[in-house]
Amino acid sequence: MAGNDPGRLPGYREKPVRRKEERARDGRPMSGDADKPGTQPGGRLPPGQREVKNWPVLDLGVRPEIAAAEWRLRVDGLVAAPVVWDWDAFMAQPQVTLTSDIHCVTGWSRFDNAWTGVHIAHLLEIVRPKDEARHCVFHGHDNYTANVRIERFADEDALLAHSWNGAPLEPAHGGPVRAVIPKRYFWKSAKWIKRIEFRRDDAPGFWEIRGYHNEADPWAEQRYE
Ligand SMILES: Nc1nc2c(c(=O)[nH]1)N[C@H]1C(S)=C(S)[C@@H](COP(=O)(O)O)O[C@H]1N2
Ligand SMILES: [Mo]
Repeated sequence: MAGNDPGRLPGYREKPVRRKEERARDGRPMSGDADKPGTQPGGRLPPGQREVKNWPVLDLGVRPEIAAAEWRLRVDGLVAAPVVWDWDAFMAQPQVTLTSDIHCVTGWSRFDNAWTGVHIAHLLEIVRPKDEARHCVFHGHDNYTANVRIERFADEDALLAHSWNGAPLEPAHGGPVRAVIPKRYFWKSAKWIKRIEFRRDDAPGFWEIRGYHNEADPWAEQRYE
C-alpha cells in the first residue's frame, strides 16, 4: 500500500483530508445547510442535498495533468480479456452520451450533466469479468482509489467519460477520462483514471477507509459509517 499512497505525492494536502475524516467519524454533514432537507417526495434532490449551478472542484490537492497522447487505461484483475487502451483505442470504442445528476457527499447536487464516453456495459462485454469478480476498484493518477460492487459498476447510467456538456473534460474535473457512477455519491466517480481492477474481495478506497460509507447511495443517505 505504501507506494500507492496519495499522501506521498507532491501537493497532497493533509489537513483538509483529516478534517473530512473527523467529520465522517462524527457523522456530521460537511456543509452548514446540508441538514436542511431539500427533498420533496418524488423530487430529484436526495435528502440533505442542495442544488448548485456551478461545478465545484474537489481533490486531494493533487491535480495530475495527463496529455491524451500519454494517457493509458489498464483494465485487469479477474477478467477473461484484460485490455490496455491508449487514447485512440479508447476513442475508437462505441460512444454514448448520458445525462445524469451529481450528488456530492459534501451537500451539493448538480443536475443535468451530459457525459460522453464509453458505456460500462460495453467495457464489460470486452473484458468479460470472471464469475468470481464481485468488486471493482478505480485507480487515479493521483493514486486515489474508489471501490464499487460490480453490480453498481454495471448500472445503465455509468460510463467512462471524456467529455462533459459537449466539451472535453477539464483536467481539474478528471480529464482526460474519469469514471461516472451517477447512482452513488460523487467520491465514487474517480478522476484521472489509469486502472480498473476487478476483484473477488472488496478493497475499500481512499475515502472508504477514512469513514465514508462503502455503498454511498445518496437516496439512502449513506454518507458515513
Ligand atoms: N482521482 C481522484 N478522483 C476523485 C477525487 C480525487 O481526489 N481524486 N475526489 C472525489 C471526490 S471526493 C469528489 S466529490 C469528486 C469531485 O469531482 P469534481 O472535482 O469534478 O467535482 O471526485 C471524486 N473523484
Ligand atoms: Mo466528495
